[in-house]
Amino acid sequence: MDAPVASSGGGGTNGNLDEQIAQLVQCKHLSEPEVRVLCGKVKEILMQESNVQPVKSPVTICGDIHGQFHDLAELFRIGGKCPDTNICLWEIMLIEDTIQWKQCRLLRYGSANMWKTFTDLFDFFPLTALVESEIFCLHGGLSPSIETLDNIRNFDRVQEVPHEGPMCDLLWSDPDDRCGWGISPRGAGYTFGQDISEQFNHRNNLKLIARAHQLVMEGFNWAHDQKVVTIFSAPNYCYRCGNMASILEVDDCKGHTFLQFEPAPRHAVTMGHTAKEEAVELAMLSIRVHY
Ligand SMILES: [Mn+2]
Repeated sequence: MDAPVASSGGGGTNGNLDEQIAQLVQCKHLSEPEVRVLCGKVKEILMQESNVQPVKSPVTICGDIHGQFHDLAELFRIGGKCPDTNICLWEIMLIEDTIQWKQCRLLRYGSANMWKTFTDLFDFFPLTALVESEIFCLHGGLSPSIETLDNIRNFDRVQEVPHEGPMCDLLWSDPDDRCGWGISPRGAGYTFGQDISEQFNHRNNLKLIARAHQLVMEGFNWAHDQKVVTIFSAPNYCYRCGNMASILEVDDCKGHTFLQFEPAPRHAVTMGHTAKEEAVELAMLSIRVHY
């Protein structure tokens, strides 16, 4: 993820990237041909990346955003924009966000073509990331079928996420207060206890598992004696949960800072939001929490 799309060479609409970003920030969608070209370029980059993509600090780790576009813009405002800020974990969140994307793309483009373009691209996203060899980042959690990071590196990830098995578990498992492995109430993945997290971290020389996927009211939540942290980056999830969002900044010295934020103001004119959604607008706020 070190390579921004703009540096992937080769003419076309590439020179327009800054303009395209500016256009998107104003909530004006790109044309279908533009989206197809961009997705093709992103795919070229993703194909080079590992299932356990190594990432250097400084980096910002994010959780689920659930298609809340204004809050994504707010996240960039608070956390810094790419490529000035290295941002990790978008890809993994977006896999789950495909349902919202489908609805969104149908609305914006009038057909499912764009939805297919994006979901085809999502198949190439790395499954996990590894920050400075010590923070293991993923969407869900651990798997009874995975003992080492090398196990993950050997998967063929370019496929629909299976309904069971190690790749499924990485996406859907959750930490739990009970020890050992448990049946997940989600019907996919497992629950895993502190003993499992400690074994996995020890075996792989990890300090922390940073994962997402669960709504946590403060935007982040420690588990397993700070061996695992849940990061959730969709404030006021579904415009009604009243939760804070957060992102985790890892600095040059591997120090950690959580940035919490509330929902961004929404602009009904540009996004066609309903009055009801407008009513949930809250003042922008960011709070730095150090530990
Ligand atoms: Mn999720």
